[in-house]
Amino acid sequence: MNFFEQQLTEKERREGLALFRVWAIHKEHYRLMPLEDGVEPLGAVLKGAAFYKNAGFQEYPAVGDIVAAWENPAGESVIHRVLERKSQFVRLTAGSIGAHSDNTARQLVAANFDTVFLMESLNQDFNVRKMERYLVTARESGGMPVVVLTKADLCGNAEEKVREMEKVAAGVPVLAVSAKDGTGMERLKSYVQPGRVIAVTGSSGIGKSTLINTLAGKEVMATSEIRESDDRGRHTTTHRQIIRLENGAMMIDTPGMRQLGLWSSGEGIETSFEDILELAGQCRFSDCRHEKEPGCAVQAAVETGKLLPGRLAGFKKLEREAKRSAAREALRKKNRKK
Ligand SMILES: Nc1nc2c(ncn2[C@@H]2O[C@H](COP(=O)(O)OP(=O)(O)OP(=O)(O)O)[C@@H](O)[C@H]2O)c(=O)[nH]1
Ligand SMILES: [Mg+2]
Ligand SMILES: [Zn+2]
Repeated sequence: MNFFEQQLTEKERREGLALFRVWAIHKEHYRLMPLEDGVEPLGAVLKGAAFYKNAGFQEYPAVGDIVAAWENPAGESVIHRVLERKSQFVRLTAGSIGAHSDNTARQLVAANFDTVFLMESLNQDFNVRKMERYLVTARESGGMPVVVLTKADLCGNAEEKVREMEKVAAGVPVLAVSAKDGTGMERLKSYVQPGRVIAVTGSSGIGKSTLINTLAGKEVMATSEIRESDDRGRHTTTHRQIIRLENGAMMIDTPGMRQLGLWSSGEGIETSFEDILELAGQCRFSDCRHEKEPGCAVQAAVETGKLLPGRLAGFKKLEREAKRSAAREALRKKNRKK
C-alpha cells in the first residue's frame, strides 16, 4: 500500500469511500479523478458536516489533494476527508478565502506534486528577488523545485540570466526554455516523467499554460497575449486544474499570482540564504542585525562586493515576513487542536 492507501481506514472502506485526486476546483464544485485507473473526472462537493460549521477544523482541498470520497452514481459525489499531504505550496493571501477564521491568510496553491516549476520570463520583468521568494516557499513545500525561465527566444543574453539566477538558486536547477523555438525543452522534459505530478507556478503572462500546451502537443489550456503597455499578463487561467499528458505525467496549471505572500517556517530561508547565514555566524554580536553594528561580517561582505546589497535587503524582508507567518501558523495549529 502506498502513502495514501494506508491512510484510508477500515471504517472508511466499509462506508464505501475511495481515494480520488482533486483534478480541478470551481468555487465550491470539485472535479475528482479516481486514483486507480481514472479516465473521466467526476463532479463532487464537500460533505457539509465534515468541513463546515462546528465539524472540527478541516482545511479545504486544493488541486492535487488526495481525498476520501463517496462516489455517487446518480449525481454529485461527496468529499469526506483530505488525506495527509506529501507536499504543498502555500502562500499568504491578502484577503479572506474561507469561512474558517484561522484559514483566512493561508492559501494552498497546489498539493502532492513531485516537482514544482518556479517560472519567470526572460523578457522585461525578470527579477531575481521575486525568485528568491518562490525558492523559499518551494524549498519548504516537500516537492523538488526547478527554476524555469521562459521566452528565451525574446532574450539576447539568456545564458547570462541563467548564471545570475543560479547564484540565488543555490543548487536548484535553472533552465532557460522557449515554447516558440523549442530551446531547453528536451531538458525540461526530463522532469516530466510518467506518473509524476508537476506544479507550475509564477506570475500571469509568463507562459505557464503555453508550456503545458507545448508539452501536451495541443491546446489544452487557453493562453493570451500579454498587454503591450506593461508586459503584464491578463490572468487568462482563472482556476487551478490538472492536465494529464499523454505519457501519464500530470501538470497542475495555476492562475498567475500577483504576489507571493510568504508563508514560511523559516526553514526555507535557512536553505536559500546559506551564504548570508554563514557570514552572520562570524559577526561579533550573536544578535547582530547586520545594519551598523561593529564587527558585522555581513556588512563587511557588502563593502567588499562579496555580497550584493539587494540580496541582503531581500533576505531581511523575507526573514521579517517569515517571522510573522510563523506566528500565524502557530496560532492556526493551536486553533485546530481545540
Ligand atoms: N515569444 C514567446 N512567447 C511566449 C512563450 N511562452 C508563452 N508566450 C506568450 O506569452 C503569452 C502569455 O502566455 P500564457 O501561457 O497565457 O501565460 P500564463 O503564465 O499561463 O498566464 P496566466 O494564465 O494569466 O497566469 C502568450 O501570448 C504566449 O504566446 C515563449 O516561449 N516565447
Ligand atoms: Mg495560464
Ligand atoms: Zn552582522
